[in-house]
Amino acid sequence: MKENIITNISKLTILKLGGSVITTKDSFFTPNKKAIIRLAEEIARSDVKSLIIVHGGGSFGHPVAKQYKINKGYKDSSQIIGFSKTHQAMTTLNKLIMDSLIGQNIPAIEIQPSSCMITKSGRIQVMEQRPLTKLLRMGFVPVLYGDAVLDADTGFAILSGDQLVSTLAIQLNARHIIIGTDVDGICTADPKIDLSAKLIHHISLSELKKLQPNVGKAKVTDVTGGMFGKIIELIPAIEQKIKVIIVNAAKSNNVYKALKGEKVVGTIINKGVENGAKPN
Ligand code: IP8
Repeated sequence: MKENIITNISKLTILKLGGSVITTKDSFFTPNKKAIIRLAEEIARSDVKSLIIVHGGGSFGHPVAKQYKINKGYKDSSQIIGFSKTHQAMTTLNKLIMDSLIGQNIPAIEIQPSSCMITKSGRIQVMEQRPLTKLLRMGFVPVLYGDAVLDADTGFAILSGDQLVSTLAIQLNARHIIIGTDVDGICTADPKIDLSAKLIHHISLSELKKLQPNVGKAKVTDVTGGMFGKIIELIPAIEQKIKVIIVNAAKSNNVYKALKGEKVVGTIINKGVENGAKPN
């Protein structure tokens, strides 16, 4: 097959499905099957041509990673089985996502980060991206996830879905990133504890940097840092002028609208927005 007659990946979208949406985060190993099925249907209906999906760990990967301190790196041999169990938890969740996507006729292919990436002190150092690029060109939808990975300095590490999203977006020159989470977007304070928190519809990178301390840290077991961790990870992609949209994926049709480029409630982050943050 000739490469020039197949899918153009210059309009690549990277969609993150947050662990807080696809699982019940405070109850161990509990998928939110209704949300998974609905999101697969929304993705299929949007008919986006060049797409990578990355999902989080929720109540699957995080509790196991925490139990075995995988995010602290290799300390002793008792963690080895914990590394396997963390990865297994993620493949168990991934299987549910894959079944729903393929059930909707989306040509999804899972890519295990633990098999093709190595971190160095927690940051991606090696990423074999050739299969990914080829899959995209052929019209597949690669599906990756936060995972336990080997680390050049610490033995192993937890690679968050958010670091993956940002790195993939930069390396593959994505047009935009859609972050599907369980809040409406970035707010003036943490909406889970402060009722006066207001949603910010547009924010520039410099405003975002100032706001960071007010943004929610994860309340439940999340070894990679909740919304605060997400924002830090997204900064390098935003620096590269990749547009980021954060939407509430727990609410019907938001992911569909974001994928279609329609108006949707959420936060758009651009490298430069002249007027800065605009609460509603
Ligand atoms: O939920 C972390 O991915 P995230 C995955 O995107 C594991 O932070 C294995 C805890």
